[in-house]
Amino acid sequence: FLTHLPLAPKDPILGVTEAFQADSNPYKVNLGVGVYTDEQGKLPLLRSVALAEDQINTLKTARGYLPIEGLGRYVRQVQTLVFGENSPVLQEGRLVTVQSLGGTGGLKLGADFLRWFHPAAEVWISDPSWENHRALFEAAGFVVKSYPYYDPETHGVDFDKLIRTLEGAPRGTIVVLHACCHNPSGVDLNEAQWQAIRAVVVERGLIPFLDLAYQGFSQGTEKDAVSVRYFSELPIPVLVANSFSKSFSLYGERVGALTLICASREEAQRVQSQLKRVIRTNYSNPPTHGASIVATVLEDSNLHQLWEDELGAMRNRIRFMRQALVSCLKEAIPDQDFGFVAEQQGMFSFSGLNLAQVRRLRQDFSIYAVDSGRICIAALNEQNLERVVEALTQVIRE
Ligand code: PLP
Ligand code: TYF
Repeated sequence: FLTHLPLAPKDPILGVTEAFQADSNPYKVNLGVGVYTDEQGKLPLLRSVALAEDQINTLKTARGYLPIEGLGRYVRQVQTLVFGENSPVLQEGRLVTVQSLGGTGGLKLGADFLRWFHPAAEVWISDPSWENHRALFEAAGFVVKSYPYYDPETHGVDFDKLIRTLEGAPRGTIVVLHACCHNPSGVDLNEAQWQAIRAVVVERGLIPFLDLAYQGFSQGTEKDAVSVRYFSELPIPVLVANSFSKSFSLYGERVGALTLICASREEAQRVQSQLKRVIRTNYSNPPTHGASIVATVLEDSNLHQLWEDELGAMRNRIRFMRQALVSCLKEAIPDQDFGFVAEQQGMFSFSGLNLAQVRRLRQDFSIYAVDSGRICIAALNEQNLERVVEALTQVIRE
């Protein structure tokens, strides 16, 4: 049965990394994948993480199976960080949180759960969105459609169109929303816009599924969770997938979670029992190491503060590189305004480069962007900025 098996297409983003790795140019720059690198261009190991690992190592704990839903200490910390210490839904016992294999794993558990118990719904994602959203929900069996989001003319959100489209969504539609740091555009919703979406969600009986992959990369851990907090005030089911890949620089440990907001403690118990069934039939139970690092950091007030400081430094460095990029481009191409790049949030920028320009950047300069024109600002540093600006100037000028 494998004789005529077709070759699968590459992931559009991870495929860029493969091409980058095969390039022998010593001055190559990977602005494709969403990974934070420091001013030396290296993937950081956070000090808070290293200190937590030291603590864990001295304990020399044996590695039994974790409960199906994950490490209890970790689950409690996720709930506090995402929903806030004084969250009513937390205090009322209405949250069900399960540890997941990164944010992707949280989305997939949510998708499978919804497919089992809400099978007729459509899933609506933003246009554009993270490439894996569509693939993941389709793989779970859903029909995936999109709602308008980014407007290349204004470099902003086409909010009127977004709201009008959501108002026409069939009841029960699952709406995937980027909680902050929209991937790929870097353009976020403001508080008034979140409130308006919330009103439509209630009126139309939609099911919000928030993807929180970049908590702490826009304004800080508390402010970046405001969209989650808004939705948690509603008397409707809400799903939240969150990830620590970026915020703890723990990409390879696969640490994330899925949380469902339920109507009551009793409903939460039923939901948890079914989510455990989804997990059991997929991978039985999650791995220990990443979750114990995150729990150890968040439980300890000193380590917690150190982590917040390190996350703040990542956030500020990205902002600094945005401003540096804008001012260099202003000098190089004075007749074009790139000010919008400094307004965007998180790791990414929709640069406005077209496919031909992206290809030329790659072929002539060994600078790798995603075909959509998305560039990762978190991969810029003071050593590669000049080269990147020179190359951008040449491809934009032609
Ligand atoms: N959701 C979005 C919007 C992302 O950009 C990412 C990035 O990787 C993820 C989810 C998945 O995160 P993880 O690597 O933790 O699976
Ligand atoms: O958008 C990005 O670059 C990150 C990393 O299948 C990523 O979210 C990209 C593609 C993918 C998984 C992770």
